[in-house]
Amino acid sequence: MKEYSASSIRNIAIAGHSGSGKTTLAEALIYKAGASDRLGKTADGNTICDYDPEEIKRKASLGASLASIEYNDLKLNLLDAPGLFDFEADMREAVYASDTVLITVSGKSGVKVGTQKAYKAAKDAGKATLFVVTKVDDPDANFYNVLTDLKTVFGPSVCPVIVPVIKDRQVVSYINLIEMKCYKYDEKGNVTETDMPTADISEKLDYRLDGLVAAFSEAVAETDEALMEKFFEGEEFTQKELVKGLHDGMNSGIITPVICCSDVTMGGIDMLLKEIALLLPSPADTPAAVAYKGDDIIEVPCDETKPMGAFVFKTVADPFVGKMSFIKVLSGVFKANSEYKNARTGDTEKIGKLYTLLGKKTIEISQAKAGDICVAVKINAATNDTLCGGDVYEFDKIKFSRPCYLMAVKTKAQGDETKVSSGFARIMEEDPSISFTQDTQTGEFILGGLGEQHLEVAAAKLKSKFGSDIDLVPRKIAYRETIRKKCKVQGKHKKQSGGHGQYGDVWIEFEPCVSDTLVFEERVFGGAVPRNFFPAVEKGLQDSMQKGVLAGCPVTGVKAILVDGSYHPVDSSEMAFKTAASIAFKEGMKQADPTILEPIGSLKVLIPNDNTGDVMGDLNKRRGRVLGMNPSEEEKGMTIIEAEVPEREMQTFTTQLRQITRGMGSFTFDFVRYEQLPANLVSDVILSMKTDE
Ligand SMILES: Nc1nc2c(ncn2[C@@H]2O[C@H](COP(=O)(O)OP(=O)(O)OP(=O)(O)O)[C@@H](O)[C@H]2O)c(=O)[nH]1
Ligand SMILES: [Mg+2]
Repeated sequence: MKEYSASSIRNIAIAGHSGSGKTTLAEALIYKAGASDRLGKTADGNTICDYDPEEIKRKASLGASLASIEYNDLKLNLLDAPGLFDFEADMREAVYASDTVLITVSGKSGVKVGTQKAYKAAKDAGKATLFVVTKVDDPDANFYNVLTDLKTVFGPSVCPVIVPVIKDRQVVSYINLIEMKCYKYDEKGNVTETDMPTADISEKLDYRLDGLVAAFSEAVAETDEALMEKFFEGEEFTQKELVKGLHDGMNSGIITPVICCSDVTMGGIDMLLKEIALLLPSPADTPAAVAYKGDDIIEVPCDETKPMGAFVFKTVADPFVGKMSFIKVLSGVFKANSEYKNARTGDTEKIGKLYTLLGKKTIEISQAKAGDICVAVKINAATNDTLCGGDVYEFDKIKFSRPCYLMAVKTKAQGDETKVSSGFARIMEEDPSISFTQDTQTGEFILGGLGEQHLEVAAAKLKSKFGSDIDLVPRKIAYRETIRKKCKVQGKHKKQSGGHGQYGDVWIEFEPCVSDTLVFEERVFGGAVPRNFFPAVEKGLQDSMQKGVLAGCPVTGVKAILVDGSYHPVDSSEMAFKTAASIAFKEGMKQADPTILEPIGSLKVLIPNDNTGDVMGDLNKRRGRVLGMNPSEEEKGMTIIEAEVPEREMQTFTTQLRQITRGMGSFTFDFVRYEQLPANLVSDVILSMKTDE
C-alpha cells in the first residue's frame, strides 16, 4: 500500500444501533473501492470485518475492526464498531481514532438508542458526523419517515444529501442533491444517470424535491456569511460552494449530511464513496490533539514534520500473531523497527514490524504518517498509552465504562485457575470494560462486564483463544454474622485419654462492639488462667470468628473478655485452652442473639429524565434508600439518582435498568458498609449458605 499524508486520509468510525447494517456497509464500501472481489454477508459469516469466530457464530460484531482501503488516491481507514451496548468500549475506541463518525440508521427501524449513543459519543469526542440510512431497498423501509425522525431528534443540522426516489415501495433511483442529478442501478450495482423524477412522482414523495433542495441550501448557507447572503438573494449555489459548505459544516459540527444507500443491492454506494472523499474532514482539517505534559496542557497539531506522537487506541490479543496494538499517529511519522518512549511507564518500546489491516489480513508497511492508523505487534504498551519520539507527553485518554454486571467464575478443570487468570488478563487488555478479580470476602473469582452477553462472550473467548472452560454462576454475597446482646459463658475442654490429659477452662464475656476484627481483653484475677495461655485463648477465638453459628459466615463486631477459668498443672496446654476458647465462642454466639449482616453499596444511576419514576419504583422493590435525585450537569436530559441498596438485591439490576431505559441508563455501585439483614430474610440466607456448601 502507498504511503499517505494527512490530507489524503479519511478516518471513519462506522457506528450505530445494533444490526443497522454497519458491517454490511463496510463490506459494500470495501468491495466498491476494489479492495475485495466479493461481497460478503454477516448472515453467511464471510465478511471482512466480522472475522472473529465468535462474531461469525453470533452474526454480530463484537469488536471494532479496521479495514484500510484505497480510493481515488485517498486512504480510507474504516473502523467497523459493534452496535451491541455491551461492547461499547470498542465503539469508543473506533470513535477516538476517527475524524468522522458515520452513523448507520436502518431505513426500516429508524432512530434507535444506539443511534443516539453513537451520535453522543461522536459529539463528546468532537468528531464530525454523517448519517447513512441503510436498507432502503427493503419494501418495509421508509426513508422519508427516518429523515423526519432524524430532524426531530438531532435538530436542524441534519441535512439530506442523497435521497431515494420511491415508486410502489421500491427505490427506483437516487438523487444527488449536490449534483442535482439522478442515478439508477441495475441488479449488478452498475450505475447510469437517469432523468430527475417527474413532478407527479416528486409530488408523491413525502418531501417534495424543491423542499429538500431548500432545506439543503439553507443548511449550507449557515456555514458561511457570503453563502448566507447569496441564499437570501435567491441565487443558486455552485457545486463547488455546496461541497465546500458541507465540508466546512461537517468539520465545525454544524452539518450532519444524510445519505441513503442499500448495502445489499449496492445502490448509492458509489455516491457514498464519492461524498466521503469530497465532504469528510481529513485529519489535517481537524483541531490539534490535546495532550498533558506534566501539569501543562499542550496542543499537538497533526504535522508529519514534527516529532512522533501516537496513541494506542485498541489492543487485540491474537493467539497466533500475539498482541496487536492499534495506533493512531497524531504527529510526526511512526516507523517500523524504531524505539519510542511510553509516556505512562517511562519505558522504551521497541517497535518491530508495522501493518495496516483489511479485517484480519495484515499488510506490512514501513511507516505511518501523522493522521494515519497502523498496527504494531508484541509491544508492551496498553490501550490509552501515548508513545513519543521527542518530548514526552500524554494524549487525552478514552473514557471507558466501569464493569457493573458481575458473575462468579467456576473453572471446569481442576487446577485451571492460573490459566484462567492469565487468559482473562489478556482479554482485559483487549476490553477495558471487562474485569477479573478475586473477592477478598468470599474468595471467589469475579468476572465483570457491562451485561450478560459481554460476560458470555468473554467466557467463550477464554475457551477458544486460551483453552480454558469455565461456568459463570451468581456470585456469593459476602454476608457476615454478629451479635446483639451481652453474655457470659464457660468453655471447658477436658479429656483424660491414657497418659497425658487435656485441660482448659475459660469464662468469657461476649458483647457487641464496632470493629471488623475481634477485640480481645482479659480481666483475670488471681491467675485463674495463667498469663502464658492468654494468646492461645485469643487465637482460639480468632479462628472461631471465621465461621459464625447461624450460616457459617465470618463474624464481626464482637468483643470478648476473658474473665475467669481454671487450669491443671500437668494437663493444661495451649492447645487445650484454644479448644476451650472455641467452645466458649460457639456457646457465646448462640446466647448473644446472633444475626446476619448484609453488604450495602452506594449506587449512582444516570438515566433519562423520563425514566426516573420507573427506576425509583424499581429501587424501592430492591429495598433501596434513595438519598438524592438531581439533574445531571454534564448530560442534558439526564438525571442522577443516588441511593444505598443491599448487594443481594443488585444481581438483576443491570438487566432491569437496560429494559427500563432501553439501554440509555448506566450506573456505578460501590460497597459502603454492612447492615443488619431484615429478619424475614435470615432463614433464606441460612438456607442458601447451607446449600452452597
Ligand atoms: N435489505 C438490506 N439488508 C441489509 C442492508 N444492510 C444490512 N442488511 C442486513 O441487516 C442485518 C444486519 O447487518 P449487519 O451489517 O451485520 O449490521 P451491523 O450494524 O454490523 O450489526 P452489529 O455489528 O451487530 O451491530 C444483516 O442480515 C444484513 O444482511 C441493506 O442495505 N439492505
Ligand atoms: Mg457489525
